[in-house]
Amino acid sequence: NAADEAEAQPAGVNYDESKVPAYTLPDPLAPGGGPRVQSADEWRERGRPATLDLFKRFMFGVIPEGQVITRADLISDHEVFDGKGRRREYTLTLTGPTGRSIAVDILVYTPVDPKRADRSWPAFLGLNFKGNHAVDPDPRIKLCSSWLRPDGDNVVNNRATEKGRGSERSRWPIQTILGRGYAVVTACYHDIDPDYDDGFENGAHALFAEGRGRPRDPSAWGSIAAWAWGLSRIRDHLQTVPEIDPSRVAVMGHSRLGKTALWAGALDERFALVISNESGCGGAALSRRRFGETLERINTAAPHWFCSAFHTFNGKEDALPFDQHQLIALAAPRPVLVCSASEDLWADPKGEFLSALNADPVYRLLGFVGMEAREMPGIGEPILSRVGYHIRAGKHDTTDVDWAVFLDFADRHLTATIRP
Ligand code: GTR
Repeated sequence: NAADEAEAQPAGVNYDESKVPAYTLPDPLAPGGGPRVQSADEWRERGRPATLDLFKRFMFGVIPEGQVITRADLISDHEVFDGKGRRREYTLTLTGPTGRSIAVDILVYTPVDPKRADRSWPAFLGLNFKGNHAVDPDPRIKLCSSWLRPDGDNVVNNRATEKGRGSERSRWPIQTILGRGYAVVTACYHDIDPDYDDGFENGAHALFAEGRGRPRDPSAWGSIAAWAWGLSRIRDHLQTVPEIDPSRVAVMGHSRLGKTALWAGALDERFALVISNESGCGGAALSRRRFGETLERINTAAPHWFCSAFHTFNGKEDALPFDQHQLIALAAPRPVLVCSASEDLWADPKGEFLSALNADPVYRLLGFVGMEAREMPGIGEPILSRVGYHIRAGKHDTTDVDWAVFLDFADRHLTATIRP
């Protein structure tokens, strides 16, 4: 399938820094080439909305209006990790204006402090690729019931099997995270919108009276916008979980789900902190560099991820009215951490660093130091300024090394001043 081919990193892709074309980045303080924003107030009133509008119209697409009703059912509640944690599973049933529904199963892990049962914790919220049952091998976790991508014996006819339990556990060191004083919340992204090109018939798109049978607007939302919207619906629910402090929820994600975390953080300012792990093209990496994955490649391999207006920039990166540093700037002044891996050239580590660096002027205008470094740091030398950056040795993945940096970054920016 096309998205898997993209993962194979085809020939003909530029991995040579000397062949990166000359380019000029749009000024993040002059979105759309308009007059330069001069003050923090003006950024809020004009700069941020104008930037958001560009990304909606030309990249991720516009999320439709219309009331969605959420019902939350608690489906399990267990003590885990020798009493050091508690895990609850909920099914969120989201019903849209069309009357159609989707069911999103969420796992909520919270630390247990025997001395203070009333304590509320900061949390990491991120979507997973292979189902909640893949995140943790505990056989009591509900097997994902959504369409899944092929994955050996773990998935048969696009449905989860018992064999897939724990298959993604190396990406979710839950015990370590709880031990550091953070809750973990996750759901499978396919529950929100199955990741294949179905003409927007199923998933979150079906909740709204758009698309089906009718020509779609070039700015109609794609799947990344749907996943980001789903993260906000999960965030709504966290408001009702007493052990979680809703003012300290970090949104994070890996790869396509890192692109999703950046967009969710841009749209929904309730997310206190944003983490992109190896999000690459369409995420943290600058499009104009055309290093590794390009717009043409991503829009061909995954035509449903972005709105169709974005496809018109294939091979025309310089015509884009923005670049990805402005996606990072949409989080300002909230902390954002951008992480890369040295062998993940497909995601263009340098382009990811340059995005973080070039978001800095917006942070400075708002009165904060964004990116402290001026040069890309070496492998294993995390920069933990308000806009942070880290490059780990190795391949495209989320590992314990990445989590150690996420946790240090969160300690510095999410809990330092508020932790009791
Ligand atoms: C690939 C895509 C990347 C990245 C990756 C992933 O197909 O080319 O941009 O998103 O998938 O999500 O693992």
